[in-house]
Amino acid sequence: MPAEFPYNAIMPAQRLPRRSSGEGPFDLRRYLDSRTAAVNRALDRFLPTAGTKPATIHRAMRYSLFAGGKRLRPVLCLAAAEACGGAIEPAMPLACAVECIHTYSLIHDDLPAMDNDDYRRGKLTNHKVFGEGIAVLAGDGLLTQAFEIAAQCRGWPRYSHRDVVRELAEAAGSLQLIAGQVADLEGEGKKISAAQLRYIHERKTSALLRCSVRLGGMSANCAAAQLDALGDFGYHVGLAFQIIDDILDVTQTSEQLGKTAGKDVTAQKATYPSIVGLEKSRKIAAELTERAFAALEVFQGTAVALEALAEYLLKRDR
Ligand code: GRG
Repeated sequence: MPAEFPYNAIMPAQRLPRRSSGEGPFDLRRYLDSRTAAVNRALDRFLPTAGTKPATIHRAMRYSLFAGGKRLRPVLCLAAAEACGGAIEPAMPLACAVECIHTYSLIHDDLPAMDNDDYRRGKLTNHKVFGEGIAVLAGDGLLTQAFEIAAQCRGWPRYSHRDVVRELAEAAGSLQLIAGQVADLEGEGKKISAAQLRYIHERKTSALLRCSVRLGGMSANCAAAQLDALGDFGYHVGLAFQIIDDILDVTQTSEQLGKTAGKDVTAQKATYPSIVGLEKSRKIAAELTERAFAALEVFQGTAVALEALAEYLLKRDR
């Protein structure tokens, strides 16, 4: 392991007791099902119908958006709102905006000019069905749609529309999501340092997860300390999420993942498993998740859903 390996500095945070709402154990499956269904209904309402002219682009946008994604980012957004005492309804435009940005990034990432993938979310990729030109435009359409949807939020005493738009634009822009993708592309086939790998993970994955929970907090007009805590939580969950994603890429089948497994090795991408091995990677992901739990302390037990989601993301198998 390189001497500068960034997570060497991270000591395992003390394991926190799983907090309960006082109403018995938290039922994550039920929570995920209900929130995912609510997000799907809202996305369906926010998007132009498949028949809206020009129908090809709206069919293509909807094809990837409703292809069976896990909806982790929007559910995290709603859970963050609830942790701050808010409701899911005011958070919903922001949750849907994040999912549109995420889906756009997947469509573009799958293009021949980038990762060149045939399967995503268990289905043929967008360009395989609609052709490359329409797939580029479907991604563009979803990215733009995200801001139109976000603009439908109310605005709150502590957070204006301007704050919301800036939060989304920064996470999706050329210093974060796009920067991560650029570094990822440029790192292919090269031996990159652990610090460079962390740079990629922070931007390609963590930035949008962090943005999701912060937007949820904003929709509840949360206090500054809560917003900071949510950012800290999202950052660490995002890093853990990417390490688990890299582990799954080498341990699961394409059928299990709904996308081509083993892509990182084929594309000669540096990953945690390739640098430190599977066991150490799992340990680092667990430590990062502990850091995420620690960030939730400020909520004093109201963030049970966020806590359960972080644990679920660590233990997921797809
Ligand atoms: C094209 C600007 C641009 C960015 C692409 C998102 C991305 C950057 C690349 C996709 C590949 C990748 C490994 C991204 C990191 C984030 C990640 C693990 C995405 C997959 O997220 P899931 O598992 O996907 O939540 P679903 O399909 O369930 O929504």
